[in-house]
Amino acid sequence: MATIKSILHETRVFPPDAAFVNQANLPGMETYRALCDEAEKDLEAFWGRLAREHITWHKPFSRVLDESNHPFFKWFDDGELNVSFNCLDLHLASQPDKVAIIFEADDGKITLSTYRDLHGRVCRLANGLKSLGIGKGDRVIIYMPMSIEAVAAMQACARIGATHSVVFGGFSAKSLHERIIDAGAVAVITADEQHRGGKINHLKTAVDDAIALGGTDSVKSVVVYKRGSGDVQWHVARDVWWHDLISGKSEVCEPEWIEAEHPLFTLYTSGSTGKPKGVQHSSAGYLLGAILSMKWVFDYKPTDVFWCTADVGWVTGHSYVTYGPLAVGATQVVFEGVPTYPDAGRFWKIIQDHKVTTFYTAPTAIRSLIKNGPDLPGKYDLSSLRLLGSVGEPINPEAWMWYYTVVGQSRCPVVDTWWQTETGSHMIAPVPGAVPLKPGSCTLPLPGILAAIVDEAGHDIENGKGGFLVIKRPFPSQARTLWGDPERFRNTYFPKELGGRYYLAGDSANRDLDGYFWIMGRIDDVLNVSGHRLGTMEIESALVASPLVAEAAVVGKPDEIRGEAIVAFVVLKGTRPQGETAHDTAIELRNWVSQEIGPIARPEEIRFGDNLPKTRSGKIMRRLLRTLANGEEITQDVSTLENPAILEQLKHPIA
Ligand code: 6R9
Repeated sequence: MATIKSILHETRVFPPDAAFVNQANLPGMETYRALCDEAEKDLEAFWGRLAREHITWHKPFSRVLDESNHPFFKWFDDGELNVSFNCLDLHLASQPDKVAIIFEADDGKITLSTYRDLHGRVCRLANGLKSLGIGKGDRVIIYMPMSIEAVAAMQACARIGATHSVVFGGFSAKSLHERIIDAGAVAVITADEQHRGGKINHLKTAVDDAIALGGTDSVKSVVVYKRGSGDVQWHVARDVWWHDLISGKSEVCEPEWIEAEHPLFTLYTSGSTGKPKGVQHSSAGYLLGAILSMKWVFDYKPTDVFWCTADVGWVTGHSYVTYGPLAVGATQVVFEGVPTYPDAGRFWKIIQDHKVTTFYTAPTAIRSLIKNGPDLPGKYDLSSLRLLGSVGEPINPEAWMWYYTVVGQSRCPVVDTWWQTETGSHMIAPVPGAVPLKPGSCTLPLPGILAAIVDEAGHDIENGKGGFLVIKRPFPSQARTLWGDPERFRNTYFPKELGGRYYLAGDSANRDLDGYFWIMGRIDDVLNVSGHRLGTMEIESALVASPLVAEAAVVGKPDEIRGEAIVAFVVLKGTRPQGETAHDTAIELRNWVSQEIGPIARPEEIRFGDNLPKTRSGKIMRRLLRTLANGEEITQDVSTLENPAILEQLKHPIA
């Protein structure tokens, strides 16, 4: 793969410039190293100190870490707090009129919400949810467009101690259904419509369809925010308009004081089986990770205008839209639309219009903007920018250099942040006033994060060689379990083969001779398409659920813009289609997957065979399929293959 080769030969180094260091929250390598040393000397004292300094507690904790039930760690567990109090009430006293959210709609309309306003909105909704009988311990599904209301919905749940589970608005009714059932949700908060790139997506209809699939009796209420026409079907006993629910409700809602370990949210993510897993996060430990990374990695200053482009349906939108920026009292941009609408200058225009200082996006967006208008950033005034961030997948050095020189005008450090839904906040990322940057490397672990690279048996691998990325010691923001499936949590993340002690991230990585980490990709059957995680098994299950399909195998192939693209090899129940029939059937199946999971899972390409390449024991040989998907000649040993003739059928894309 071109990307990986170029990463391994990358030698450019960019030390922080003096002006940045002088104003940095953590200036210089000595400051960074001192924190790392403090953590290594006494991990509990280190995290205990930070949790006391950065979180406002209702009841202070006396215990820092409880490891007795490994790997189900507890942090600060006899402390009590409220996350929404830390994000809102705290700033209400000191900066009520500071803008918390600059909301820019798809059509360019702007709405400002101050800390006072946002606090009022959250309290009114929280009171509304309480009036529906929703309270501590209940699960609430949020299926919303990017909006002030989506942030308010999450914060309102946090305020009353309800555990939210946000489902990305691009997921289908079927995916939503699965998640509602798994969570046992008592309510769904949604909107009539979602507006993105000039198109309308009918969210409420998807909620109706999901509930109509059955088995969702736990859902007593559906709260509907009116974003668009309001033209929706109505189920009187169940549905309530957001504006009716909050009408007459008080702008004061006492926060529910909850234990540090109370589940703030679950978020479904793909793994190597067909069923998405509900990653469960704590309240205090999660919040601490969000706050510290805002200050350490984004070098947050009260004068910043922060903008993370991620949707709240992903973990990045949780930590760097809903929680992190508000917890530190930032002004942030929340954007409803897409980077290329009305044109590929939209991001740059938003940065110019709102004087964004800190911009955080994904390599796939960067690559698509390079393709659609490499010179466009130069047409806008981007002089407000002082820091750039990247997340979601490895950033190739070429895209990094363009981001650094063209967008950041060689002035702004680029923080490439490696982390995951399961880690809650940044793990390996440059502290920008200290760590010299290398394009394509997420650089060094944050203080307190004992990241390492090990072999199959869990033994350390020397620098310069690749292996499995692990984190050796617990950290506060890590996932606590998988909702309803603790055994799967243990087996997936703390496998016996590695000794059961280390957190196994699921990525392979290289560490160079300077100790810098270079992420190489997933070690499991998880694809990364446009920075979104998708399990190959999930897509295969969706395909075989079609009445046409007998068998399917899905692999990824490198894609210039999206990182990876999905290629599906399919055996139909009938005869192998050819010519126009093949073409039409492929379209039908691509749409089918889109219906089943969501448009992000739609295969780029489908190829049909009479069978799939299998070993004599019946195992599908995926490495051969990957080779075919890449359009490469097969050089591997195919002697164990039961049916070599199949390769010829699967060699070419459908014309
Ligand atoms: C935050 C987020 C996690 C997976 C992760 C890895 C990939 C994320 C990356 C990166 C290289 C980075 N990944 N950030 N790879 N460099 N800076 O994306 O969470 O959706 O759970 O995905 O994404 O493969 O394991 P999530």
